[in-house]
Amino acid sequence: MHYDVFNGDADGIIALLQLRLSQKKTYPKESTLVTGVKRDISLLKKVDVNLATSVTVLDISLEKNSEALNCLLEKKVNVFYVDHHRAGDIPHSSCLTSLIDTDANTCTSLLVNNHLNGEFVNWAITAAFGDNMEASAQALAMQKGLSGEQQGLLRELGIYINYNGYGRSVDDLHFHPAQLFEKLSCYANPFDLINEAGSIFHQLKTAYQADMAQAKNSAVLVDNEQLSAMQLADEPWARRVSGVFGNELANASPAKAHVVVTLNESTLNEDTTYTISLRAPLKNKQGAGDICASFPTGGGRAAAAGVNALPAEMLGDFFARVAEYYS
Ligand SMILES: [Mn+2]
Repeated sequence: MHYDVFNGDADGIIALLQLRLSQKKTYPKESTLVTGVKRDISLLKKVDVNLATSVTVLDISLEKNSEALNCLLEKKVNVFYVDHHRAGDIPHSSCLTSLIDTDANTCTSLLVNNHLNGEFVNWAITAAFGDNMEASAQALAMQKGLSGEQQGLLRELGIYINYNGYGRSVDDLHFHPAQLFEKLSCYANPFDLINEAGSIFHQLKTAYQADMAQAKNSAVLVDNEQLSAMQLADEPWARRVSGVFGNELANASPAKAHVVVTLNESTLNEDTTYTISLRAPLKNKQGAGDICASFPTGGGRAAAAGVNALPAEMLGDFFARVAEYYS
C-alpha cells in the first residue's frame, strides 16, 4: 500500500497535488492519505509499517518524524521525503530519497516544482503565496509572465487554502485537508478553479470573509501607543481565523505589539483562564517569548509567543508588562 503523508496547509496539499497531477499521465496511483490540521505535524507515525510498501512525505519536519521514518526504513519501505523545515540528521538509507532545503525563501511546493521542471508552476506559485513566501512567489510569477491581476488571484487562492488548515482539530475546518486535496486534484490549472462559479475557491473566499468580518467586530480590550489587544470568542471561526487576523493587525500597525485574548470556555465557573497570543511589534521583533515565559504556562519565540492558560486576575498585569517592555 502507498501512503501520502502531507501537512494540511496550502504548501503540503499543493506539493502532493503537483506530484499526483504529474503521475496521472503515466499511471493512477492508489494511496492512503494521512494529513491533519496545520499544527499537526507528527503524522508519519500514523502510517502502518506492516502495510506500507512506499511512502511520500511532504512539508513536515524530518526531525519531528525521525523515529517513525527510521522504523519505515528498517522495514525496507521506500520513502520519498520533500520538506523545508528543520531536518536534524538525515538517515543514510538506500530506501530514502530526500529533497530537503531549509532556505528561508523556499517551501515544499517550490521544491516539488523544481523536481517536476515547472510542470504545474501556477500551483507552485499559489502554494508559495499561501506559505507566506511573498518574494519567491512574485519572482516566479514574474518569470512566468503572469500579470498583476493573475498574481493577485493565485495569492488569494493560496491564502484561502492555507486558512482552511487552521483549527484546534479537523472538526473546526470547513474541509478536511484530504477532502480539499481530492477536490483540487480535478484542476491541472488553478485558473480553471478560480474561473468556475461556485467552485471551492469561491466557497473558501466566502467563508474566509465571514470569519474575518466577525474577527474585526471583536471587543478591543486595550489600544494604546505600545499595544493593541482584542478578545476573540472560543469558537471554531475564531480558531480558524486568529492566525491570519493577527498577521493583518500586525501589518496594519507595525510599531505596536498585538495581543489576541481568547476565553477558555471550559474553565468558566472554575478558575477562569485565557489563551494569550502575543506578537512583538513588526518593527521590533523581540521580547515576546520572555514576557510570556514570565507568566505560568507561557513561552515561545522572540517575535511570537503565547500563554496557554493565563489566570483571569493576571490579565491586567500581562498588558502592563507588554506596554512597559515596548515603551
Ligand atoms: Mn511549508
